[in-house]
Amino acid sequence: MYKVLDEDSIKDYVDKTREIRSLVLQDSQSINELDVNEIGDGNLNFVYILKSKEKSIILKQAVPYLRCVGVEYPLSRIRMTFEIEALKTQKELCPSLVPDIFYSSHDMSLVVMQNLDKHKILRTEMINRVIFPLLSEHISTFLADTLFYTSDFYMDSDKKKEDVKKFINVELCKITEDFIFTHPYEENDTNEYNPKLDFKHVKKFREDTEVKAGVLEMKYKFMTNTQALLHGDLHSGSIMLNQKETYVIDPEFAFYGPIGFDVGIYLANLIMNYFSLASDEKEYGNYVLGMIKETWEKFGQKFKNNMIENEKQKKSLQFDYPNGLHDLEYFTDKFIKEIFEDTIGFASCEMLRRTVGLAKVADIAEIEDLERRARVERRVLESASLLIKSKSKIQNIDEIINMIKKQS
Ligand code: SR1
Ligand code: MG
Repeated sequence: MYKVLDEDSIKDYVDKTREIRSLVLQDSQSINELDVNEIGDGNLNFVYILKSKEKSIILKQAVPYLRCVGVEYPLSRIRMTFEIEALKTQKELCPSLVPDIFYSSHDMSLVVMQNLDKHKILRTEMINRVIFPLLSEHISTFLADTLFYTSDFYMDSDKKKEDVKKFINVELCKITEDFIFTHPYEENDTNEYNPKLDFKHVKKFREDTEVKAGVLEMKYKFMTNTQALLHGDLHSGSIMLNQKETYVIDPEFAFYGPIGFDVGIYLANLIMNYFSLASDEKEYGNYVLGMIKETWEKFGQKFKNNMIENEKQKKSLQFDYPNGLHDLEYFTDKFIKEIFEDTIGFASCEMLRRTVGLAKVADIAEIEDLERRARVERRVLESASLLIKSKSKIQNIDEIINMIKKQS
């Protein structure tokens, strides 16, 4: 039976749950030898680190409300079921990029997993200007493999449809529909503004028909396009890493949606970090721009490679290609171009909402000088507006990088 755990009651629960107890304690050890600390800083759930002298694990539990707002925003804990199922799928597809899952309980809405104590959150590391030479290689693999192998290009038609049904994640999709695609473009109590950001910059994009049409187009795609199983919230707070390893965590927003959503959210968070840099941080800036280019290009190459390799073993969409692989390559290039346009659209929505909506990015929101923060925010709003309006005309990632550079 479900019960909300806290630092005190968790010991009792662990003591009674053999599968978890045996992960951290030997039979001879008392439960009092277990240290429990709540370390969650996300918007939704509670995360505990359970530590004995020799071992440590993470226990994450969903509570029946949205943590960052409080009990007055009810949210059913079924989101943990989506997280557990997505973690399992992603672990199978990308074993080295997803933490080990040791135990899960749908009844208790919790998952017990590997403690990534030698890894840090990417966002915090980017705020501290740390460089990770392997990150783009790892994330492009995560994107290409999770998104290709859960798409109709790879899955059998009946299994894919079963999976779409299994991952109908009504409540968390609604959060995205509201907080990414709706509230930031209207007067809404949940929006939050830097008092030093001149409101004319907010009015400017809100009153721009082309921007609004672009956002509406992306919202509709988000709601209707079931291309692949998405992570659903792939910002830099959903990645833990060190110089050798990268782990993608927190897929509670997982559902079957448009491929460009995951790619766009990730790239938008890199772009926002770039805009947050001071003028004397050129070297780090070039590194971030390099990551944007490398991630997109490697994602495209790997996705295409998956398509070709899969074709050699099994026909994609069961077609015959009279001209052999040439036809498939031609189609794949066109398909990736469409994903590119979606990526730009979704990245723009993420940039707009992180500036005026409820959920901010620490890279910008923690800039103490509010005047400087406002200058950064203005550039984010200007770039996002320009990107969403010109997404169908942008030919390659270098054009985006040049646009971003011009804004800084
Ligand atoms: C209202 S919840 C705000 C945000 O937190 C999550 O990480 C998602 O990004 C969501 O939009
Ligand atoms: Mg999260």
